[in-house]
Order: sequence, then C-alpha cells, then structure tokens
Amino acid sequence: MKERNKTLGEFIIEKQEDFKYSSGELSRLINSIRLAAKVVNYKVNKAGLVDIIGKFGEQNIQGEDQQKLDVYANEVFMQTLVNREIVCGIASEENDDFITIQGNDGLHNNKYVVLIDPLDGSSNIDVNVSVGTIFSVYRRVTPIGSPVTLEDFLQPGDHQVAAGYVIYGTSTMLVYTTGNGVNGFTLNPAIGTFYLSHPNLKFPKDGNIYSINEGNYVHFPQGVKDYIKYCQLEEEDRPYTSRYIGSLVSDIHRNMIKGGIYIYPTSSKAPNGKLRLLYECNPMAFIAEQAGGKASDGFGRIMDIVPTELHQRVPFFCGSYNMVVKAEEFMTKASEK
Ligand code: AHM
Ligand code: MG
Repeated sequence: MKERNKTLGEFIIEKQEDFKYSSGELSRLINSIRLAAKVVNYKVNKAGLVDIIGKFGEQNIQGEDQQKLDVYANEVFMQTLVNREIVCGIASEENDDFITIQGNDGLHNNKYVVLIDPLDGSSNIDVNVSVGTIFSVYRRVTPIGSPVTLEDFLQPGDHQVAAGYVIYGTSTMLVYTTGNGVNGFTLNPAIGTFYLSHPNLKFPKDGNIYSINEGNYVHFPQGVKDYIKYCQLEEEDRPYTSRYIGSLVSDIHRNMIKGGIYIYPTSSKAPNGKLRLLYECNPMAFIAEQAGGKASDGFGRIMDIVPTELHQRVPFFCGSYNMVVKAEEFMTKASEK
C-alpha cells in the first residue's frame, strides 16, 4: 500500500508490530487520543454556531447546558482515557492536580501517565483561528500496582515515550512521535478517518520566520531584544518574516513545515515566561528534536529540565536548529555583559 493511503489506525497497528513484546498499551493510548480528537474536532468546527446553539452557561434549543470548549475538550480527553483504563494517571493544564486511575478490578496496573493541554490557545476560538491539543506520555516511575504519585508526572522531558498535538485548522491534523521521527495525519472529515499525509516531518535546518509576541518587546530580556534586531537586519538572507498567531500549535506547525523559530521568553511581566513545561514545552520539544529541530529555554535543553511542579512555566525557544542556536548565542552574550 502506498504510504500516503495509510490510515492512522493502520499505522498504529504496524508500529505496534515493531515492538515485539509490547503489550499494545501505547498503541491503545494513541488510538484513544485519535478518537477524542475527532470528537473535539466536531465540536470545534461548530463553534461559530455558538450564537445559534447557545453560549457557555446557557441552555441550547435542545435544553442541554452549553460548556466552554476548553472545558468540553478537557472532559472528552480525560473521559476517553479513563473509560478505556489505558493509563494510570492524567494531569491536565485545566486541572489543579493530577488524577489517579484504577482499573475496574481496583488495581493500578497500567504503565503510562499522560499530561495534556486539551485546548491550547482557546482565546482564539471566538475569532475563528486555529487551536490545538497537546499531549505527552511517560512511563510511570513508581511500582506498577500502586497508585501514581506526583513523582510519576515530574519527569524530565527526555523520559517521554510519546508526544503529539492535534491542530484544528483549515484541516485537522494529528502529529505525533514515539521517538522514531514525526508523522502527521490529516482528517478526512467526510468519513472521519485520519490519513498519513506528512510522513517523516522535518524542521528545515534554517528558516526565515520568527514568531514572538513583539508587543511585549520592552519587557523582554536584552538577549531576546538583540536577537529580534538581528532578525530584522538587512543582511544575508534577512530580514526574516514575522508571523505570530498566538496559538502555539499553529505557530510551531507552520514553522516546522516552512522553517522558523517560536519564542516565548521571560519578561518583566512574566519572570518565568508563560508556557507550561509539562503540558506545552516538553511535548513540543520532543517533536521538534525528533524532527531535527531544537528546543531551549534560552540557555539549555528544555528536555533536560527536572520539573519541580505540575504547572511550572519556562521560557521557550523552539524551531529550526540553526535559528535556536543563534538565539541562544544572543542570550549568552547578553547575560555575560
Ligand atoms: P493558553 O494555554 O492559556 O491557551 O496559553 C497558551 C498560548 C499559546 O498557544 C500561545 O503561543 C501563547 O499563549 C500566546 O500568548 P500571548 O497572547 O501572551 O502572546
Ligand atoms: Mg495552553
């Protein structure tokens, strides 16, 4: 069969066969995310009808309570994973604490924990701009059979066994890695099937797009200000193009395809940056590295950071390898002054 005719379902089965002695738990996990993504996609696509079918807090014409989409997405992803008893714990950007999952038999025998940002960039929904789901999977570190603890979630990104995102855009895509490169699948909405459309995605080594909320310029550290000026300089292949959607999944996805860097730095207003290490930066960093790109906090590798709390924030520089290296050079130079 031609690679491109392959469905995500077929791809998952094929990959499962690569790991001879695996129990299929990870495959079932990815399958559940695929299912939840389709459910959320259906709802996101109807978001423009909100004035017709009712707003958050109101009842729709069928008398059903309307929920905010991010709350809805959170419930769909959590419930899909909980009902299938695939994982032993889930932490979500939407919830203060992680949840522990036990099987119907009352045991805690599953291996994996999932961290998820169910609907990132949800402030963009009201204006019909793409949003996304980001997920990250780890093998638990506490013994199988016992309930999960915080320790299972506070692992460096380097320990991830899988990560991915769903982009609800002009078309809906699921992009993920299990540590053997990155593959992208596009949803055919007519039949509800994801097809392999972007096999072996790669960040171009260099790029000419920089993505940053420049409105915060005066609050940025000197190294970031210097790097922005470098991007704007009329020299060699510069000035670069500035593109910022304000929806992490969309900005990273575009930059992975076209070549570029995404930066959400520290600022005097947000001393640790805005993005969350566990729900946003680590999964995107895993994808970036698997696609030949790079992810840094400005000075070191994102996936080497040992997390200390679930909702920890970090500055984030992610994208084409050489662009991130260059931005790090500016950060180091400015910090030595
Ligand atoms: P959220 O998790 O509250 O949706 O925030 C994350 C989003 C990212 O998708 C995006 O890159 C960033 O926040 C935009 O922030 P800002 O509006 O400060 O530029
Ligand atoms: Mg988010």
